[in-house]
Amino acid sequence: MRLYDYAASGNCFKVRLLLGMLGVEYERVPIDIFGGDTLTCEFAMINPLRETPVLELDGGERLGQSNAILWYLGEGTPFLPEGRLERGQVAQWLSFEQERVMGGLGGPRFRLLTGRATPEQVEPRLATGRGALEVLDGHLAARDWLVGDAPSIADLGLFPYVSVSPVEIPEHVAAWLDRVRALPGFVDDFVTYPENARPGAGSSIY
Ligand SMILES: N[C@@H](CCC(=O)N[C@@H](CS)C(=O)NCC(=O)O)C(=O)O
Repeated sequence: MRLYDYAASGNCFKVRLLLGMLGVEYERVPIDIFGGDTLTCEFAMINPLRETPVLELDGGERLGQSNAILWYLGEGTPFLPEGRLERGQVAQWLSFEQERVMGGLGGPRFRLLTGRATPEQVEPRLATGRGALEVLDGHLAARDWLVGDAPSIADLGLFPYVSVSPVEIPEHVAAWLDRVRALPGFVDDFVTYPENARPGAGSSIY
């Protein structure tokens, strides 16, 4: 198994988290997004969306979209519940992650850290992020995990961009982040953006 991976991507980090917790051996293929690696014809053959992560199976089949990869890897493991309702709830949180957490926390953080936007410019997005954290906090006030009573791919999917939130993390969300960090096999290899991520320093579709 091979993972086309960018170390500073939360979408890639969530896949590395699950692979680590499952103890799956894999080859990590570093993709330097701002070095232009996703702009090559070779990469377009790997993923026409020119995005990471991409999981490549031993038979050569490829899967993109981080949360689809989590689902694929989680199937048949304790990280994906079997009940119909619980699976629906996992899908619900994974969609929430892409829409509200990535859009409201991950995106503005990227723009702020790489000098693409001022705090004023990202404020509307951060308002979405604060709202997402409030929803999460309310949900986690009465439970340890997002779905059922055990950690699932929903928790791992939301962890990366929440853990580096550019806005204040509420109490119950902070306690949940610590519970995820304490899971066996947790590896914190989420790095910050490199120098070539600054505008004009590298080449990418951004
Ligand atoms: N919805 C996609 C988003 C993937 C995505 O935005 N990947 C970014 C890194 S976080 C990327 O690889 N961008 C490369 C590029 O656009 O050149 C997923 O969940 O996998």
